[in-house]
Amino acid sequence: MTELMLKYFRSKQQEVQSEKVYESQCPFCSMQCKMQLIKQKVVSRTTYKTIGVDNPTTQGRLCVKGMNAHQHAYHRDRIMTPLLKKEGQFVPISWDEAMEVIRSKFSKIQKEDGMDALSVYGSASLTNEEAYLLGKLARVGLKTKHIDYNGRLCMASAATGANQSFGVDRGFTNSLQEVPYTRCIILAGTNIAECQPTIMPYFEEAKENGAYIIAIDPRETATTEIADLHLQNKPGTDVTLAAALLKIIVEEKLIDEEFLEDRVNGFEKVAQQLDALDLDECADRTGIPKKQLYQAALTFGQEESGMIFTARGIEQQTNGTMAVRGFINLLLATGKIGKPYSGYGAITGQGNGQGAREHGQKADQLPGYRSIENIDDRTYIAQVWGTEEAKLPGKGVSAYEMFEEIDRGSITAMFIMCSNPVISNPNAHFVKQSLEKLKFLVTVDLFLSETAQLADLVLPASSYLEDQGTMTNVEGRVTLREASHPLPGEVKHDWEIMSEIARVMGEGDKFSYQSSEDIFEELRVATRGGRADYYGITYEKIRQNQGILWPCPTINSNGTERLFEEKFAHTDGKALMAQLEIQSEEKKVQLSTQFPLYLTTGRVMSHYLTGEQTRKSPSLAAREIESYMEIHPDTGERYHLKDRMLVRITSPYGSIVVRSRWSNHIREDTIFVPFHWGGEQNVNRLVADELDPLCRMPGFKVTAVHIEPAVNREEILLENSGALYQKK
Ligand SMILES: Nc1nc2c(c(=O)[nH]1)N[C@H]1C(S)=C(S)[C@@H](COP(=O)(O)OP(=O)(O)OC[C@H]3O[C@@H](n4cnc5c(=O)[nH]c(N)nc54)[C@H](O)[C@@H]3O)O[C@H]1N2
Ligand SMILES: Nc1nc2c(c(=O)[nH]1)N[C@H]1C(S)=C(S)[C@@H](COP(=O)(O)OP(=O)(O)OC[C@H]3O[C@@H](n4cnc5c(=O)[nH]c(N)nc54)[C@H](O)[C@@H]3O)O[C@H]1N2
Ligand code: SF4
Ligand SMILES: [Mo]
Repeated sequence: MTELMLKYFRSKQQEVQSEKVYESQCPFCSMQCKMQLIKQKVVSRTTYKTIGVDNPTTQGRLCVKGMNAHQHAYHRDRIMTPLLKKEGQFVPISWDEAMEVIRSKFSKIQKEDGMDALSVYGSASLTNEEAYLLGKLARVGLKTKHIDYNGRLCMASAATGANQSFGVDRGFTNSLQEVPYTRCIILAGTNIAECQPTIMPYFEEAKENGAYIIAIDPRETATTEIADLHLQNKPGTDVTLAAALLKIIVEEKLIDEEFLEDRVNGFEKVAQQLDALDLDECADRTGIPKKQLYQAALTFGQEESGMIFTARGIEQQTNGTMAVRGFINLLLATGKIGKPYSGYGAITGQGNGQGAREHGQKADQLPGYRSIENIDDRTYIAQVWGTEEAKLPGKGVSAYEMFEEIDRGSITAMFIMCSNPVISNPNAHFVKQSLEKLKFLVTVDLFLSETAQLADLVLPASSYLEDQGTMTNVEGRVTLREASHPLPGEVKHDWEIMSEIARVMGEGDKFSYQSSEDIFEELRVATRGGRADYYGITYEKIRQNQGILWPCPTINSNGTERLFEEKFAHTDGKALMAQLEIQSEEKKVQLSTQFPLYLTTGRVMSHYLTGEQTRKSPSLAAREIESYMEIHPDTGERYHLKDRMLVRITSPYGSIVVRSRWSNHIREDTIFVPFHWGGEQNVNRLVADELDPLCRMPGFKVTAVHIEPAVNREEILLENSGALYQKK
């Protein structure tokens, strides 16, 4: 072959033989980045490329997870048919058989153990339509009071805190467009750089414009790097920290008296409480020098505008609601809310972390943020659902408490849709044991997750590529994710599965939907007049406007950018400042000689939640192939450890083995372990079962633990002393 021919041949080989472009939206975090998946055929090879698509929230940006999301959706381990466990093995069955199994098992349990023996466990990764339908399925289709969801482990403190302080909870009170123009930003317990990477440019722009950024986190992270001041506090001390900042603001007369007078209740009582607070004690308890407390409080108080963002660092605590309210107190006292460039944001976690907490998946909630204990709300929703108020069940218990009910024997069957509680719940050993006690467990998933493996019946659900529906993003913007692929194998949409179940349980006439849009049309009416009012939103309007910020109460409305400009959502129009329980914080998690270190848990950039999806993606898995323990080298040496060595971590609840990772970026009294792995690396085997009394959030962010080398302790001690080396 001549040189010329060879060249010609090679260029031909590289030519793309076919290209298909799919419009999609990332299945992972609350940014809900819009993207295109491009499938190219080059000779015999198929390659995929993902690129960002412009939209008001993420402006075409993507992070590494979004770029590789298709890898799990296309993965060969996707479940393609219903699977029934027979003698310990899963065998494929038809949908007809699967539905017959559900009908007979559910009916038998209802008859033998009562209606409330059935339970439903949902997810904030479901679309609004599916989250709404799951609430309806539980109350109308299965007639049980027991439904709750994974958002209880995620957004519960933020939701309860905002509802109590403002009267309504839309994560962000302002749209992201305002962030670049604010003068001071507090980032409390959030690692946006790894968890919502495409939000970062808003904050970087603010910094370029001169904003002063304060980060509060026991670790130095890619997020704290952009801060002017990093308060590296002891885990679990954020209520005290927020109270100390408020005390300084009040003492230094940086409060907005007019705002407090006109728009806020409760300030006098809080001020009285602050009198008794000793700043030296606060400095001691939080581990933050008084000088830094002053620096933070004075800057925030003096700047003309300011915003506070909180996330799971302060919220996943057994006093998480108080922590949220503590930071909101700072905004109310300084009048930094309801005006341009000032406001609050609870940085939502899951793709539909916002919407899925509004439409009835919670034990005490009906759609549109209505209450299941309010007679008017019940009557309204019963009418939308074509049933009677008296027939709607009452309030159930929270996510983790359902496992306690199983243990007590009052719940005997569970239907889990889109969640993996064996890895994500606290006290994981107990959760697994509870699930094993059930008479009947059904999971609906993409994969045979660690939870699905315990199930009697597993149903295959559609992925983000196949399923259409709306997702309410971090800003409170309702977006529409279009389906881009047909259903593979025997897979069904979550909403189809729910409708089928309602049918076999004799309530099919109330679940006769043809599309997700049909369900949305009902959701619009169900939320009408509620606190989260979607009535004015339609699929068409979302398409035209690239998303709508709720509340959107009328067809003529285009949604609401900034909340609380004139009034708050409490009946008297005022916000409510919170009295903080500071004393209890000290006793929350105490170190001892037996358990001398704080363990905190969280995330890494390349993995998502229980890792069920991202561990399946070769490009993402390669970035972090196993769990690890971040530890300060000085602490490591004190415990006879080395970098990259297997370590056993023990708490009163269990023990796990992970590899150590030396880091100067963490406090010496604290270790950090991500929660994206199961089995021996499941960090939730260590986390206690205590819950926030107000919102039932577990304390994922602080556990007292003990650490030791996992293998050959004697040999390591010898090696550390040099003796082993000499022997060789
Ligand atoms: N890459 C990635 N992104 C994600 C997710 C994921 O799994 N992976 N999950 C999504 C979901 S569902 C959620 S909820 C969000 C979570 O988003 P974040 O809340 O930002 O994530 P975390 O890593 O859980 O915790 C944030 C920070 O809190 C700090 N922290 C720990 N203890 C304390 C404490 O006591 N006080 C304070 N002030 N800070 C503390 C941790 O060191 C950590 O840096 O991320 C979403 N985005
Ligand atoms: N220690 C510790 N524990 C934590 C946290 C922490 O910070 N520390 N964070 C908590 C937080 S914030 C959260 S949000 C929870 C999350 O906890 P989980 O909800 O348990 O986590 P996921 O990994 O999202 O589980 C989703 C499951 O649904 C499947 N799935 C994905 N898409 C679909 C779909 O469209 N339909 C169906 N039917 N299935 C689908 C996935 O394969 C996966 O098995 O974990 C909590 N647990
Ligand atoms: S994980 Fe979040 S930031 Fe990353 S691409 Fe997906 S939605 Fe966007
Ligand atoms: Mo979350």
